[in-house]
Amino acid sequence: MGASLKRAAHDILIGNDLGGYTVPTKGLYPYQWNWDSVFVALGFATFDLDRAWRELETLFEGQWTDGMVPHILFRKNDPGYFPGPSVWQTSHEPFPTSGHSQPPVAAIAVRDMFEKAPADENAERAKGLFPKLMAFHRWWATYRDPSGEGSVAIIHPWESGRDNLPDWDEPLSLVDVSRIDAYERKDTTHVDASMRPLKQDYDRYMAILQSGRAVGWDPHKVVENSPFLVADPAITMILLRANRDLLALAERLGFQRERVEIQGWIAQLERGVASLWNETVQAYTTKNLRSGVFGAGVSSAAFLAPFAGISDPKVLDPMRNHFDRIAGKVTYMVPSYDPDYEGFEHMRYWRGPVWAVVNYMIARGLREQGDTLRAERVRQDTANLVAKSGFAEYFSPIDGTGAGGRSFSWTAAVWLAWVS
Ligand code: 2M8
Repeated sequence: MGASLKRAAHDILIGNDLGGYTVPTKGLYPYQWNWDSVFVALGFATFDLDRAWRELETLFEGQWTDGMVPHILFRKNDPGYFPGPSVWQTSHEPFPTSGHSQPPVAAIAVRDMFEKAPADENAERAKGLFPKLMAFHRWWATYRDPSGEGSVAIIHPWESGRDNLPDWDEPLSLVDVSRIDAYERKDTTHVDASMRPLKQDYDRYMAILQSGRAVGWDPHKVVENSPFLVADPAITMILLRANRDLLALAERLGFQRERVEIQGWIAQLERGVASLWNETVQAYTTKNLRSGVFGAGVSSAAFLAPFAGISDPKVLDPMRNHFDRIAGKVTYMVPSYDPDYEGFEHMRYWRGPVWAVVNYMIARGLREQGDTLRAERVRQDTANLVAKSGFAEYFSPIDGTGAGGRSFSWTAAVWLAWVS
């Protein structure tokens, strides 16, 4: 069983490889996505380190001159996906991209891959990426902390990677959709509409996209003009973790001058994450920077605190209580949203389902903090989900049904890098 799953996971990565870059799955997502590619690199790194570096190098071919790494790289047009390059209208060369980013996991993978074999070839590849990672992290620090609190703000739910999280409902409800262009969705031609965001969500996604397009994707104006500006605990914690890894890389690779700047970003994010502590919920939640309203429930982001290197018992004790309460409610950890909350839907995308990549980060943080029991529960549940339902895009935490796209790259990659 283990050997055949391993072969299947290899075959998925190789089958979704379009020549130096990998699509998340054929049909539904026919382009290169930012954080998908990073997890894919970790999967490739288990059997072909050269190909793993290539995945990250091609991802950074999409980097803008201001440092931003977009969430989608449109290397060749595919009418099967909406919204494509003609809707985004960005000006990146030699191929178009989307206009905002996605969770900055890249530095974490670069460090992992370098540490696997820090010999000449790997050191060279890591050194080649290091200045690009610096520019990317500088972009986050410069443009995505408009509150000055140190948390990371996103201008679109797509930037979070957790597209229809219940916490986006309140900020999205304030978005005016009266002037959106006519459009036709493609996602629901590939997978069942009951597993995808609602039309109301897509209307709002389009209104926000148009607000960025209207200011030519200028990084300052995008933030000023977006009707959606929300601090995201997941991105804040992932960036905090990524900066710690970037600092370690700077030390190992001899980038001495950069260390002080990275240490500044770490201090800024440590302050920022504290500003997202929600006393009522007793967890880190989102915070709408336009209305000041905090997210209403516990999302899987709350369990990323150990991954971010947070060790304060005032935070970790309530986090463990939430973990154990939720673990008693679902068969498979970790649901993307609290099953005790009314916004929870076990099959609808980021409103409840389990995602292997999030589980990987949560379990890694727990293990690093010595919480092997909870880390192992998350790993074992992920293994059981794949054994039951294959390499699906996401899974019901209640009955383990696989949902969304199939032969999914990041599920296969994380299985190779961690679960197997
Ligand atoms: C999903 O998002 C895209 C938009 O970026 C979509 O639904 O069209 C999310 O799950 C996102 O986190 C992921 O990177 C992407 C590709 O797997 O799909």
